[in-house]
Amino acid sequence: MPASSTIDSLATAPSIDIDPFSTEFLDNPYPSYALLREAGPVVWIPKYGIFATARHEQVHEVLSDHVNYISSAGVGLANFNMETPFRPKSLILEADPPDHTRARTILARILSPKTVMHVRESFAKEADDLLERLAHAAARGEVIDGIKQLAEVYPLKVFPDAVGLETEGRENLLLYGDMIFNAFGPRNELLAKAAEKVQPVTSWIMAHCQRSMLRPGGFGDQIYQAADAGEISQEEAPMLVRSFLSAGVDTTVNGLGNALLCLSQNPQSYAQLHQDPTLARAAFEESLRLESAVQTFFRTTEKSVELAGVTIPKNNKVLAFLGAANRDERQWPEPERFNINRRATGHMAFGTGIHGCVGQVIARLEGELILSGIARRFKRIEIANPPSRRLNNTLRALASLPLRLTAA
Ligand code: OVV
Repeated sequence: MPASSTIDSLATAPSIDIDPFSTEFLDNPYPSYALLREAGPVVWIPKYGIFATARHEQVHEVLSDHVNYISSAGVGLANFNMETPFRPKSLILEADPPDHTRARTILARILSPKTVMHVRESFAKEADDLLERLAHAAARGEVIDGIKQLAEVYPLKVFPDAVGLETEGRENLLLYGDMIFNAFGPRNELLAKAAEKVQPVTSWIMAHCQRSMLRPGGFGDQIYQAADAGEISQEEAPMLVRSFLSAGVDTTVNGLGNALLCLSQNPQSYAQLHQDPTLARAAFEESLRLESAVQTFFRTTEKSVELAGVTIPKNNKVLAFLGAANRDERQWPEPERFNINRRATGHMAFGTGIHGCVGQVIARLEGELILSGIARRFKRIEIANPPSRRLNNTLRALASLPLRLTAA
């Protein structure tokens, strides 16, 4: 065998001249996703000097391999081996085993299926109360903003209630979410805009991570109980509460908002859901696939690794396009079609592997309760005026979604 054969068998990643954090890209990323998937299993994006993958198989491979693709150097564009993180690192998101494992074990216990059993009744009552109020407004002929009056309201009520936060000042959670999800991208206009108000927002968040601010028995206090038991230190406890406050609101707000968009754009699917509200979980899952709230995460190579025949050198950033993997025609038949009858599980909207969303049972609970509640109450859900987007470096987000809701 000639000495060059190993080299010959290795592909080079095609270089794609694209900015995945530009206004044009973020406004409608899907044509660019198709281009990225077509270009190859792994691409090189010169604008940022990063490797990227938009295909399901490789996104799955990267996220499943936490040994070669680490998180402790950050899961955004910034490489923490080269630059200081903009905030102290998350103990779970921006960590590798064994540190990650300690944090993960605690959060997984707090956010377990058993917990869902306990909170289900109160989450269901809040969904019912909110939808009841919106039904009254709709009956008076009002147009309902599916984002401002529903998708933002519900998670901002039930999740902080469960964490044990006071009511006052909760709007800070949305501002903080917008900021940190922008901060996973480059230092562009979007981040600058979100970071303008960062100081008071961060102060509010950190103050509310203190035990004295958290209702005894809530998710937040349960982290302090784990510290009492010696599983983590007392100094680590507020940092883990910060993870709840970072990842628990803006994600579900946009998961719900995007689901409302999918249903209002697909009247036949909505008619089917209205007929059979037990399809709510399937409908939520399919909207997560088609319009993933979290579109991207990065990893960093721990050593030189081979991905689909491409050698990625050590300490390189790899961008995983979750939202593109979820529309990969190699994985899904008719990937661009919203179809609540398909098996959408296996999508990458919650990631996968050891960093797969630890709160996904809560997210799914919120999705199920809101979608089934809407399905039972309304015969039709229609777009009354064009929706507007809230562009974010990581999140697929709407600013407004004017809806006409017709009572059943
Ligand atoms: C999944 C996620 C998103 C944002 C922040 C965090 C986690 C965190 O742990 O702070």
